[in-house]
Amino acid sequence: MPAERTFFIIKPDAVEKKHVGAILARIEQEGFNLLALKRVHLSRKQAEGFYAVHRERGFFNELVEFMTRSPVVMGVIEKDGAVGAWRTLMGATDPAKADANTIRKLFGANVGENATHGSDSLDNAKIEIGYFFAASEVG
Ligand code: 3AN
Repeated sequence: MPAERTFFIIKPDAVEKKHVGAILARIEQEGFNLLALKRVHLSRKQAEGFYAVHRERGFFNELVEFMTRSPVVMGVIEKDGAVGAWRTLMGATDPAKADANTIRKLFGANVGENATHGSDSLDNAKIEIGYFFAASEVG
């Protein structure tokens, strides 16, 4: 499998509960290389732009409110098959349905407050990395 880069966010719920260290440790234990990292309190405009594909969904406003309520930690990670590997490590969107020992099972509360985000395709990973990081900040 080729080396890929994907984009992750440790969401406000997990930052508030001080799970950042545990999640970053897990990322390293699972063999990802950390290429970029920052803490950001997202503006409404940033969150709406990032989640624009979900604009018509009933939970859009709730999602934007949640993602802007306190800081997030975001970064870029690299590994063979990183996009799929990170989504497997996160687990299902709904923590109640996530496999044992996944990040969302361990640290997520519900389908909205589910601890982490991960890009769902290589194309979206490139778009999401570019949304938040300059090329000079990655790698
Ligand atoms: P994933 O993040 O697993 O790819 P998506 O793309 O279906 O899941 O949803 C994007 C984000 O929207 C999720 N991470 C979750 O935080 C939020 N979300 C999804 N479904 C709901 C829902 N029913 N109520 C509130 N928030 C939701």
